[in-house]
Amino acid sequence: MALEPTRDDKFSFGLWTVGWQAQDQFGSPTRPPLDTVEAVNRLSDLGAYGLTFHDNDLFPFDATATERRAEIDRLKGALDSTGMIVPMVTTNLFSHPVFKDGGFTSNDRGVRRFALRKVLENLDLAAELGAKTFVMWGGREGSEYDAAKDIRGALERYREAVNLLGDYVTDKGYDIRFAIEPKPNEPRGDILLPTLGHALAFIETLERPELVGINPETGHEQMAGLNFTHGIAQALYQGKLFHIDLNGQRSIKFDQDLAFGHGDLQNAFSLVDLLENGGPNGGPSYTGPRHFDYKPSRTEDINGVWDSAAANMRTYLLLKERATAFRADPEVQAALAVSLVEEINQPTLNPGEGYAELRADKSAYEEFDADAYFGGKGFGFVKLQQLFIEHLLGAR
Ligand code: ASC
Ligand code: MN
Ligand code: MN
Ligand code: MN
Repeated sequence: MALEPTRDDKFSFGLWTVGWQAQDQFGSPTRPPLDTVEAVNRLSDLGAYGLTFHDNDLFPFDATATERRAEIDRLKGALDSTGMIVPMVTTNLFSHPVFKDGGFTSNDRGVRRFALRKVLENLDLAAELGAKTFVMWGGREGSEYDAAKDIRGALERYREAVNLLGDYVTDKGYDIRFAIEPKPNEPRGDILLPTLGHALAFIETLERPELVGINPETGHEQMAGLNFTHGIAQALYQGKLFHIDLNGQRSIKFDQDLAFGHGDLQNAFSLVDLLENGGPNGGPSYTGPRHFDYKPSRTEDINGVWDSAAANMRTYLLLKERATAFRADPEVQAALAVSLVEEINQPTLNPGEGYAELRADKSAYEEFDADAYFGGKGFGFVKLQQLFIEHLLGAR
C-alpha cells in the first residue's frame, strides 16, 4: 500500500500549525514567521490537498481592507498554482484582548456583537474560497470562577449566535455547514461545550440542527480522559462528524497538540480503522478531510516543522495499512468470531417482538441459568487485543 500521501488521501493542515512560531506560556518564539505562500507550496509538495486557517492567520486583526484583500489574493494565487484547496475556515475569537471573556458568550454585549460581525465577515471569505465547513472553537467561551458566569445565559447567547449564523448561510445560499469544536479547558479554566457529547446535546437545541455538526480534536477529548475513538463512533452514528482535528496527546494534561500518533498510538490505530473501515463491523466511514491540528514542538526548527507535517500523514497511512492487514488476517477474523463482535449488530428482540412477547419467552428469564450460561467460557478479548497490537507493531 502507498505510504506516499496523495491528494486522494484528503490531508489538510491549519496554517496556524506549521506556521506556529512556538511561543508558549513560559517562552518566546523559537521560529521565524512562515509565509502563507511558502506554507501552501511546501504542504502541496508533501502531498496534502488542503489548507485551513483562522482569519487572523492570514491577515492581522487590525489589517485594513486593502491589506486583507492583498493576503487573500496571495493565498488564492498559491492555491491556483498548486491545486490545493481550502476545505475549512475558522475565526479567531480568542487572541485579541477584547475576547478575554469570550466572543459569543462574553458578559459584555458589545464584544458579542463585534464577535458575530467578525464571524459574518469571515463566512463571506469562506464562501469565496469554496470552503464547505466552518469550524467554531470557542476557546475563550468559559470561565475561571463559577460566580462570574451565568452558564445558562451563556448557552442561550451561544445558541443565539449559531442560530444567526445559520440564518446567514441559508439566506446567502452558501454551501457551508458548521462544526463546533469541543475542548474541556485551556485557555479558560473551564470551557463551554467541553466534550463532544456536550456539543451534540447543544446542537439539538438549535433552530437548524442539520446545519451544525462537530469537529472533535483527538487531544481535546483525551484531555478529558475520554476515548476518542468511541466519541468519533458516536459522532458518525449520529451523522454529526462534519470535520476532524487529528493530533496526539499523552494523557490528561495541557493541550500538547503532538503529531498524530505521537500520543495514544493504540487509540490512533482504532481511530484510523474506524475512519477508514467503519470499525470492527464495518459501516459508514468518514469521507471528509483528514485535518491535522498539531503544533510542531518548540524544540524544532523549520526543517523539523516539515518533518513533523510529513510525520502526521505517514503515520496515518501506516496505520491505515496496518488496519487493512488486521482486518484481512484469518486469525483476527477467527478471534472476532470467538469474541462475538459481530453479534452486537443482531437486534436484541426478535422481529415483531415487544415486551409482552419477551416476557412470554421463558428461555430468556425463568429458564435462563445465569450461572451456567457461559459455562466458564470467556470472550477472548485479550487474544483479540494481542492480535491488534501485533498488527500495530508490524509483527504480523
Ligand atoms: C482552532 C482549533 C483549535 C484551536 C487552536 C488554536 O481553530 O481547531 O484547536 O483553534 O489550534 O491554537
Ligand atoms: Mn489542541
Ligand atoms: Mn483543533
Ligand atoms: Mn489546536
